[in-house]
Amino acid sequence: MPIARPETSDARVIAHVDMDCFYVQVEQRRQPELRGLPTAVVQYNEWQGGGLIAVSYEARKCGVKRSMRGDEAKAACPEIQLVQVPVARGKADLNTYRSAGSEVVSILAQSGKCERASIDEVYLDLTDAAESMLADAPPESLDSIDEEALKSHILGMSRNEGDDFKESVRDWICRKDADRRDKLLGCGMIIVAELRKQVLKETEFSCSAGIAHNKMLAKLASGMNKPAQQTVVPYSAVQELLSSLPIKKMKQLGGKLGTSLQTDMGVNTVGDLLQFSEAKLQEHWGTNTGTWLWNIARGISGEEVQGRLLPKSHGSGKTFPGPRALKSLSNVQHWLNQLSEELSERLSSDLDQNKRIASTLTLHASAFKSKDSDSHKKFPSKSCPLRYGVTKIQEDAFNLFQAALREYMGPFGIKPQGNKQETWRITGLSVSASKIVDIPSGTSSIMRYFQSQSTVPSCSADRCVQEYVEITPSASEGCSEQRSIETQAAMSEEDISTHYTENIDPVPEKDFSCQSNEATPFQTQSESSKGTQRKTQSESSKGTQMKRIGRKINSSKEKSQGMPSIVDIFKNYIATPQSKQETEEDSTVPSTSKRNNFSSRSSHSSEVNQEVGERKETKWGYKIDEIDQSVFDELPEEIQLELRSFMRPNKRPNAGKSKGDGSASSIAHYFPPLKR
Ligand code: DCP
Repeated sequence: MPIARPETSDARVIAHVDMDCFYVQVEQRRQPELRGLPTAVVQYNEWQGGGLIAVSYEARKCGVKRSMRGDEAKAACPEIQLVQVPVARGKADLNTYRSAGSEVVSILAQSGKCERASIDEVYLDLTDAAESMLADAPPESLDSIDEEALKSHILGMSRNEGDDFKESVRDWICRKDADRRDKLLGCGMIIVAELRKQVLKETEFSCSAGIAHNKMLAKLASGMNKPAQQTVVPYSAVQELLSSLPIKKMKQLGGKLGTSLQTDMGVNTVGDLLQFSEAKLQEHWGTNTGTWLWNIARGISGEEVQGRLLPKSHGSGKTFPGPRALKSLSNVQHWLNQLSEELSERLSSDLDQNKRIASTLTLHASAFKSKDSDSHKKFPSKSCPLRYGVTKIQEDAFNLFQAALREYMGPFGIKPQGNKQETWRITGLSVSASKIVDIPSGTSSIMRYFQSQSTVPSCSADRCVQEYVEITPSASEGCSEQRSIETQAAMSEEDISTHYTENIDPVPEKDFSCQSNEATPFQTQSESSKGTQRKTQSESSKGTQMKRIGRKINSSKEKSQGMPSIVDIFKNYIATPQSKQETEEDSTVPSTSKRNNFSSRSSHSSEVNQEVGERKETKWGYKIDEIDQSVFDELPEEIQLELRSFMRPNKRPNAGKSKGDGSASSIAHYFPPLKR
């Protein structure tokens, strides 16, 4: 019998499951002789023994910390076992850890709505399961309660020496007079304990969990008692928990907003926010952020568990600390090629296995200048539409880098003093692919494909401000900046990122730290990015949709560099008078932005586009022999047909001709070439 979903969000049961010292556990499963020994996983480079990225709880007891290098760890704990991460393309290869994380996800996903939040973290919405249990087999009716559930920590319940904790927990779970919210949490405790045991049995990995009425509280709780334990936040314990919680520890307050709350309003703990009225917070931070702050001070968060088991973006990165900092373009290009290769490989397998495509390529880098008063200047992040194919990603990534570097170095790049050339050093590079969407399966409808594209989530609701930039070898004017460096996860030494949800704020030390994309507009960001938001929305026009399908087409095979792809054809097609209506609908977007959105993504097509830009909204401008017929041919036949019918009224010159007349199937027939 279907269970009615309670109206109030505090009657939900949400769990946050976090693997314990995850990479270490993966290595210990591979080498069982390491179990129980102080162990750490280190980056592959040899500098001072490599940086530690995961530390076992045995090693933590000896004082070993993740911030240490291998040599330091050995000094603190001579018996420590250091295991190097696997290496591929001269950098860390995290595939083993990713698949290990997927094993866990596939077990947890059976229990309810499941959101993979990072390589080793999952949110579960267990409301239905808890409701069912409460209806059919409430805890007080059970003969016995699982030992693992009885070991739970219940916030607000004191644990004095000599008490029989398990008995107290049993009483709490089985209280007949408990309010419904606590009863549901009691069921959640039993369900999560069972799931954790199942994960351990099937994968050999232990994990910890937080169980609460929302994601925010569940996440806070899961880290409170580790390893291999679970913590529950009853409604009655929320205020106490938040009253002492440092503001910066709260998800999304680790960055500028948290700092500003501290300095401008003297707010040091989440509980301190309670002294301000909602109106006051809104006055200071804007309507949405003000309300959001008012809510979190009370432990209220309406953020839903997203049913998502796959990452929201893919990334590949590497850091170059100390003397390994890159100082020449050729070195940067070498590494960008490696990173792009890995990214492309992951994109291809995502396409093959999950039928998903990504549409935005972003380059992040960290840098410093050799002698510069302006050295605090952040290296700007750049994005552009993503083209599938290793060489295209490599080319685009390098172009993005060069555009960013020009901006970073300033208009001259050379400082007058001493005629010495200003030099730069790159200490971290990463490329990532985001805005990943499903290719609709089992459908031949290109319109459905387009519809799904128009729902591509925009980053604009959070801090992920991305603008497409025109990549030209020479001009950086078209480039825009991803201003908030907080959107850029801090890169660990040999870092490869997989973003399961979009970042809002960095979580210290976890490069791919994933925070939810809860639509919490941050005044500083959202207001500065309104233009971008509008632009992003305009991308849902057919032009962008067409651009995206072009990307899909390009994924299967590298096209000749000299040929404009079907993307260009589509792009130009919609710029014709016949599609003017769409153009006019987007009148809020400055024409230059539109041009940027439709910009080509190679130096060749940049030239073509310049020409296109000049003659925009006039006529088709390609020579017939420039059209790469094979691109069109790669489309599934049904889509080709639909695409033809989609274009016919406007473009097909010989509409009366039958398809069987030999040449009618050529895409060129839909685009009568004009003289240049
Ligand atoms: N990781 C990384 N670089 C970082 C932080 C983490 O490569 N700067 C990797 C190694 C970790 C994994 O991500 O094992 C998960 O990170 P967590 O922050 O969840 O930490 P652990 O799982 O290692 O430990 P804990 O038990 O404290 O969660």
